[in-house]
Amino acid sequence: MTLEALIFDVDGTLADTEEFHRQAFNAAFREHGLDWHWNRPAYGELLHTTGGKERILRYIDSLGEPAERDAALRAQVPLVHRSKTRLFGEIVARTGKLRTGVERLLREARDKGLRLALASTTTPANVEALLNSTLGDGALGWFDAMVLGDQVVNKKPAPDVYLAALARLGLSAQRCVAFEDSSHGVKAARAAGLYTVATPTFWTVDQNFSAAQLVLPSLGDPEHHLPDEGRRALRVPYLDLAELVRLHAASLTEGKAA
Ligand code: XBP
Ligand code: MG
Repeated sequence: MTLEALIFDVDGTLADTEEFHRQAFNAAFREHGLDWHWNRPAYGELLHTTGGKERILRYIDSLGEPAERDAALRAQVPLVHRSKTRLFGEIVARTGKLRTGVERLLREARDKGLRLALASTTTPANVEALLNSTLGDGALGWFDAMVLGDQVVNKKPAPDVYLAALARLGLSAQRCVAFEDSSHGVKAARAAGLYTVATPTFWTVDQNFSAAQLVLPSLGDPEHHLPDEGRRALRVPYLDLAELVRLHAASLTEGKAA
């Protein structure tokens, strides 16, 4: 079966954005008079909860506040998260940068007539801010399907976001490849039956990626060849579309993508 679409996760995969999310969360807490501060180790732990609102709620759980204070804090979460999303957009508008090889592979896929989709836990406004600041206005139009944030009830590692993306594309899992940065994301994509490429980041590098068919430090580029130890499965020094098509086809033949 020919490869017809690439489905990308956003945070950590398209761009290494979690540090900007962390800064936006902390700025939103200050704006709302909350004396919370998520340092990097704490945020690394909190990232096991997908979804920014869910992450704040989990943090509130951990505080063990008296019932009345707990309820008041929970009631504030939608407003705090809305501020955080605004602040994230401001940060990314200044500093947004796609990961190595992402724009190249997106363009290769478009040039060859493959379709593109996004499957992310993140809030839609974050995607607009990131794509506009990196690929320019109109980049949202590159994607035939974008399933984001609260559009699915069960967030990653549940497969819902990928199943919804496949449904919107009208394609079977066997005709697509997923790109992820976290073990939650790989689990979600694999549960949807997708051949999955994992490109971990600083935040996720210690997670379990055994379910992914291909694990790379990044997609690499003609100017940024992948280190030998990081690209054992590749016949080329970075992941280009031709190599991805070859690996995807081989996985179907071997029955591994099922
Ligand atoms: C990563 C997430 C998101 C972001 C924060 O999404 O879990 O929650 O960390 O964004 P993905 P929000 O890797 O699926 O792109 O605050 O908008 O949730
Ligand atoms: Mg991610």
